[in-house]
Amino acid sequence: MTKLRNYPTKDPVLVTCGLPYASGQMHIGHLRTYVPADVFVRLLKKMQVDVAFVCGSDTHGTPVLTAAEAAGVSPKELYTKYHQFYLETFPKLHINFDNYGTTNDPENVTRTIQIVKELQKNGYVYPKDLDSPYCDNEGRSLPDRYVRGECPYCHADARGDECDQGCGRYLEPGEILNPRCAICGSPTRTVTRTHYYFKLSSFEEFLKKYLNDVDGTKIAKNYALGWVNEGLKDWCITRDLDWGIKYPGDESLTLYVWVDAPIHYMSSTEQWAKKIKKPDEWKKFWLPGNGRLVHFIGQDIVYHHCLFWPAMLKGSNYNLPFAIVASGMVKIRNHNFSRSRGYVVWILDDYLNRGLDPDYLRYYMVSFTGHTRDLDFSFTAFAEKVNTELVGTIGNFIYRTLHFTKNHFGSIPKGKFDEKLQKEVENSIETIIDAVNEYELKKVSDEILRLASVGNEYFQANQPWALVKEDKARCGDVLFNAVALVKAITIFIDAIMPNTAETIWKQLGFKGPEVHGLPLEAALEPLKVGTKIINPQPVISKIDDDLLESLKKIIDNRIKAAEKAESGEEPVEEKEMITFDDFKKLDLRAGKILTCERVPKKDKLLHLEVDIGTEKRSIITGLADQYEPEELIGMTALFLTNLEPKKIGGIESHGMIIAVEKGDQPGRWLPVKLDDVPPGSKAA
Ligand code: B3M
Ligand code: ZN
Repeated sequence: MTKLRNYPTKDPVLVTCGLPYASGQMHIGHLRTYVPADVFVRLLKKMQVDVAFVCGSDTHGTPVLTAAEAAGVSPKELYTKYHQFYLETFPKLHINFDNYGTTNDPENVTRTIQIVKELQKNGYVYPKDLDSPYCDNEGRSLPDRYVRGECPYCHADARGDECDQGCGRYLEPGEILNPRCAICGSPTRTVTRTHYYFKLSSFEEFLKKYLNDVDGTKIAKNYALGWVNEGLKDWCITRDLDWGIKYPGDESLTLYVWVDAPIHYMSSTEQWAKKIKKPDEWKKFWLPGNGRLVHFIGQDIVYHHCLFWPAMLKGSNYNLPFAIVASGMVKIRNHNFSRSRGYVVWILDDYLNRGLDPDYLRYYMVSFTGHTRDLDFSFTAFAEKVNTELVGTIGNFIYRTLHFTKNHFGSIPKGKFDEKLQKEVENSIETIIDAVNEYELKKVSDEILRLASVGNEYFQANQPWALVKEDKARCGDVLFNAVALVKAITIFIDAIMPNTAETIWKQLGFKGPEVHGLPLEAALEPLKVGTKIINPQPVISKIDDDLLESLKKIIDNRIKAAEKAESGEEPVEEKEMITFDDFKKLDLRAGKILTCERVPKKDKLLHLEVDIGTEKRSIITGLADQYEPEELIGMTALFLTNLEPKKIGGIESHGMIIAVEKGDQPGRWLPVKLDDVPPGSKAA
């Protein structure tokens, strides 16, 4: 019996990826959804489906706000910097969105307000008093990530809107037990004010049916059905914050970030439609009809995408997601990825800037394990995959075939496509189409690997190196077939390793980028006899042993430091090597502390006025728990004076005092005191 397949389809398909918070650098954890989604899109194109691919930066909410506060900049400055970073980094990984906007773009603000007003009009929003935590010490209310406490479901330590270290559930404001302020750690007091709620509970029956029918991965569907069956709480969609989109109807409140974030899937499509000068084109996906919305997300945001989002779309009369594809998470040595806790592998510093090929990482991400399983990242496993599968099997087959053909024939010799091999390629196409239908892209890389093994066996069994002396025509036929397999592999691998595919395509005598436009079926046509083979070179190279060792060491040290920090021990930081030129950039000078005062309401901070020889500087230090201001006044100490200025505790700080932590008294910091030197004296 042939299975009914959803793809290929004549209907237009919009693929989206969960929006990264524009609050920090990209790490390998991000790639678990972006790479498979990009591969999926490239394969749909090879199945001649009309597809668009959009994403954008998530700029609102407490993740961006807390990061901006920590960096001493405005949320807008922070998100602009990281948005730019994402915009530049995705293409470096060959992840090519048709549009990449931000949730703070005017299109998103307008669309969000339109949707919320529509929900209000349809009777799905109501006001209700909410008791929420407030910190007297900080003088502010504490939404979402500003509060920590105990998860009411699994009792793990959790943050305000998500049980991030336990059961992973979404938490409603006010639900967390024993709340404490995430900034200063003190217990909170409750304040009551009116907030606005979305009637999620009234969508229970709708969601049950919808989730039964929705396509995608089982983890998305089954988790979500489980929550619906437990009964849904109404959803508080406003927050007591300044940063974000104002709630239409009460401008003193801001919409919860999870209202406007998914709406950017729609507004990013609108931006794309404008860009291609077909301003109505977004409607074919978003207005009820045949358009198919396919969301690729991480498993941690299933609740938001399977419950909030379809209910919001239903309540405002838009099209519903056709599929929700949730990936497993990336771990490192069995820890969940976490930038803040130090369990992280960076895309730039740890990978691209070391000269590693993005295509290899794409292959590893897709092929290492099934889409819905967790992936425990390791450079050792990565290198092994590259060295054995990519170099040893795929690269080896391609190179030996092209090299041998070039050496003995110069161009594609005469031959006839062997029926068995042709059948193998047909099977590969079917398997790849199945993989797309199952959202299981590991099947694609497995199939390519299998086809390359078939190729290697064919080459080995036919011994062209012996045939070339005994029967050149027969040898030509074998190579004709081997090159036909190389062509098929190139077309298939293009979806996963587009740059590598271009390089092979050039060796086959074509313009490299043309390979991206070829449909899967093109793999069934062998190359024309007489086509010249151009300068064959190995297209994939082994991971250098020394580089691998140094990467392993860096990650080892990072994880050890994070584990130590977590167990309460001070981390022993192993810092990266810097060049002499880097060192020369530091302007270290003697500075005389002229005045020193405590910073009101900040227990740790002292505000210094420092004479650095050429001028007086305002500098904040964190030494208030160790020194009385009088102890520092008059002291000459070592300062770093060309550190970029930053607001700390609301005061500009331009420079930093250099202090040493006493080895036998952790937590005890001593300024580097300089006797008898005039202010401004330089250190080197
Ligand atoms: N910005 C990132 C996350 O929680 C969040 C996704 C929004 S998707 C609409 O993974
Ligand atoms: Zn929990």
